[in-house]
Amino acid sequence: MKACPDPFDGSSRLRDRRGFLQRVAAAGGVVPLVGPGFARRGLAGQEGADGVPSGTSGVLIPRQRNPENLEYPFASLDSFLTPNEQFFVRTHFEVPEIARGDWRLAVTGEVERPLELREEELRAMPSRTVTAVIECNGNGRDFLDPPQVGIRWELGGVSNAEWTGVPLAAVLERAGVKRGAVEVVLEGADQGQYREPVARTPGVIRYSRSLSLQKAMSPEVLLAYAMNGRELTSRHGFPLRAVVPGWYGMASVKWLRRIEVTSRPFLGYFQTFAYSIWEDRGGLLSLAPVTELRVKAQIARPASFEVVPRGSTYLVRGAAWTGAEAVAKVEFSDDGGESWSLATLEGPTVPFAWRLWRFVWRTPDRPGRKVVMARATDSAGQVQPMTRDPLLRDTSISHVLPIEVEVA
Ligand SMILES: Nc1nc2c(c(=O)[nH]1)N[C@H]1C(S)=C(S)[C@@H](COP(=O)(O)O)O[C@H]1N2
Ligand SMILES: [Mo]
Repeated sequence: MKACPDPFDGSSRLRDRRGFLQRVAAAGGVVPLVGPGFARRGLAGQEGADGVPSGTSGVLIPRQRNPENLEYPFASLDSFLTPNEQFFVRTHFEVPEIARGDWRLAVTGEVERPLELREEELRAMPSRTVTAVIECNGNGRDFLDPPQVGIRWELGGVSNAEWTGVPLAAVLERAGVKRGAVEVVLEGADQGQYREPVARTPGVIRYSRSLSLQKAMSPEVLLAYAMNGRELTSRHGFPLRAVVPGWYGMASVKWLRRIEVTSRPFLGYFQTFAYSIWEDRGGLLSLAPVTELRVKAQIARPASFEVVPRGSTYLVRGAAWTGAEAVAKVEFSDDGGESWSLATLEGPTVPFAWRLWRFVWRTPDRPGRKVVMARATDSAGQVQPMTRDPLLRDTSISHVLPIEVEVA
């Protein structure tokens, strides 16, 4: 079994963002139009497969090769649903090879009737379609300073699709959940091990994650076999994956092989060791599994390090999302968060999906570096914070992210 360098992958590339900031500082706040970074990286500042600015190429941006971790080129955002070919890919281990006829879904643990379901049996059950954003819990990690271990997502560790499948609740009802059950563990067919001292696993483990019984029984949680009306591809969990709308992506377990109902909380590797945050319980710090999405807006255009014409109007575009609530508003700032202007939300609210937004920006008359920002507020009044909470470790990057552009 091959060792997987992730999630504590130290093989990070040079940070553009930091390089940019340093050049800005060295130039007394004004960035030269063509600096060494720009010459090397291209003006969009993002790593396209062949040096093409990713915002215009529209292809997935590789962040790690083996296992495959691919970023959605967020700067190319122009539709509510992310095309399947562009939907970001987050894998911890090699994609498992699953032969259709051999595959079974086991439902075990605290149930009256343990099940072994074949694909046809699942497909014969009433289906449901839900549009849901999936955001990786590490999305935006490239913005963290100092740099963190783990995959260096810029803005594209997030995508939005229409999922079709059987509600998890229906399968649990078929099995009959026993009294005293508290959680539902979802286990994937993928397996591997980490050998690095800080991330070492006790040998080979499978990817697994749990849901509270309450979330597992919520009607929006699906065992999905289709994505945007097409069959799931192997990258995205063929033949069956969980989709847990409103929670960070780590809960949406791919390549499902077993559903285990438990009478005590699950404390697995990806539940507590990874994808957990510190909770301050009256001065006692305690690790808690990451669950619900935090409210967040991202700017798609301008992209980081884009050259923006001065004294003109620029159509800023982006997306915003949140957990159980709805996005209530998105605001835009070009003065470091001193003042905010209301952006226009597009389309209707679709529960658990992202919401596209736009803002007509009157660009500055003077050339130079400019930082633009967006922030979202949800229907419960939660606002994105300006600063990073250290209790969140290297996950849940939901503070306001500065996008640096060059006004020319
Ligand atoms: N079996 C399995 N499920 C998994 C993962 C994985 O590595 N193995 N990665 C999780 C994480 S961290 C995320 S963000 C989402 C990403 O889903 P996607 O690759 O379809 O975008 O899958 C989740 N489900
Ligand atoms: Mo993730």
